[in-house]
Amino acid sequence: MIRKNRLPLSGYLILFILFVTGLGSCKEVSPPEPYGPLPSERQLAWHELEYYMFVHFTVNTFTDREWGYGDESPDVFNPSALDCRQWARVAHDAGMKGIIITAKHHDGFCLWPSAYTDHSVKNSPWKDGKGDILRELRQACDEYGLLMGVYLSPWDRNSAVYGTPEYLEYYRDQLRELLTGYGEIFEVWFDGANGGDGYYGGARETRRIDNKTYYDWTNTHSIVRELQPGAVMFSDAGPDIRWVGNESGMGSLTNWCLLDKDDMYPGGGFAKILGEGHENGKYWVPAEVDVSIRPGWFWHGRQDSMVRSAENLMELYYSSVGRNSNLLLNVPPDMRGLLHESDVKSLLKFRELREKEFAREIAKDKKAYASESRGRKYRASMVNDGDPSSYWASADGNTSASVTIDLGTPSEVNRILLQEYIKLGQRVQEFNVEVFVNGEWTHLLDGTTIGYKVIRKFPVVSASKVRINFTRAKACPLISNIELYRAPGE
Ligand code: FUL
Repeated sequence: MIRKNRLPLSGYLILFILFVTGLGSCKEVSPPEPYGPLPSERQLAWHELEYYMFVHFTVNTFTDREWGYGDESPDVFNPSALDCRQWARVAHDAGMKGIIITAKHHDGFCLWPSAYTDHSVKNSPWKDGKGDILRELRQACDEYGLLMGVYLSPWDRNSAVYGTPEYLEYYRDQLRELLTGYGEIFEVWFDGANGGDGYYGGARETRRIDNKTYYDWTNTHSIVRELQPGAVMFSDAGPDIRWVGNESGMGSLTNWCLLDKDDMYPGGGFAKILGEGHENGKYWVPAEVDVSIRPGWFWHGRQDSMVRSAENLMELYYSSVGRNSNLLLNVPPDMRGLLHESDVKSLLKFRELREKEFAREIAKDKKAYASESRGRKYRASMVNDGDPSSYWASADGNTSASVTIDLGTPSEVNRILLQEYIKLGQRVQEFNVEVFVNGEWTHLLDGTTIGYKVIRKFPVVSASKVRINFTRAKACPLISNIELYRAPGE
């Protein structure tokens, strides 16, 4: 007799479950559609930098001014011990990712031996006119694994042709020198200060330009795109990165990475708009917070005692990186051409503080569940798996949902860090956080936008669960990361 191989009933049940969940998971893999403007690859890479150094250095360092008039003799530029390796070492040790240097500030003096002007290091006593700070900085950045960026002031109070069309050629020639002679540039900084009085080749007069039209930015931008396709361009109006609207280190709590930049231009007086960006802006143009470690942008001996403390820098970190912005911290070299001891001390202490602040993360790999998920691939545990490329998502059209981190036992917590999966757009408009304490949910804080990253502080609370309610979003929220910390103190 032939015996038929028959599955026991439980086998059919297992097959049935596999079939059904298999069907389910096929459905689950459909990823969310992108929503609104998206960041470019170069912008995504820029977001991840978070913190880098600004270096303001020119004749002003030696004349004790903030804005050189343009008539300074190159003779005054004579650092006694200039060492770009010290700058880079400090930046590296401070945890920064790059250095942006004022290759030319408003005074027109060039830190590299430009072929287009005599007003540069080549006519200074420093290294008998044979020096090139850009070249030295390039080497130092390479040695310490840092990125390098350039600031080239559009306003030039030295140039005789400033204000005429000829100046644009001069400006672009200089830009080409910087973009072709010094390796890879990660950011090009276009300042908004424009026009006014100056030396202008001896004319000593006031020259006003129309910010909107004079610089013909579109054609300047295309030079950068052509010569350094990986570089982001900064200005009041982008095109890639925008000014945050103040120089005091304050990012905005509501901060959209979006901007309607078509009618905007550098120096256009848009400070108010720049903090928040435009909720429904047409372009991805995230904010960068530029701020100095001292009252001035340039070094002044009398300000050696006015350097921001490590604690103050920590506050800056929360109001910039903690508010969906990058932090560009200016540290001006002194007359020796070195970062001053006080600045170095603060920077290194700030790094220590930061490491201590974020040393105790308690959410990683804890149980996470959501009010709903798009599917397995987008389940709640994607927010605390340590993988920035995975994310939790709700179903399409569902713009209000929550994620809970179950800490297991009551645990002290006083910081929360949230990140959206911005590759598919910035979505969250409102959220709040609740904590489960003594068997009850209690409201902890409210927030608006998230974007690349938001870090919020709150007084220590002992909670067994933390719930983040995404209450309003432009499209289903996509959250790639949730971290909870117990920072020292209190
Ligand atoms: C401003 C300039 O006028 C300051 O001197 C400084 O360079 C700052 C970063 O930007 O517009």
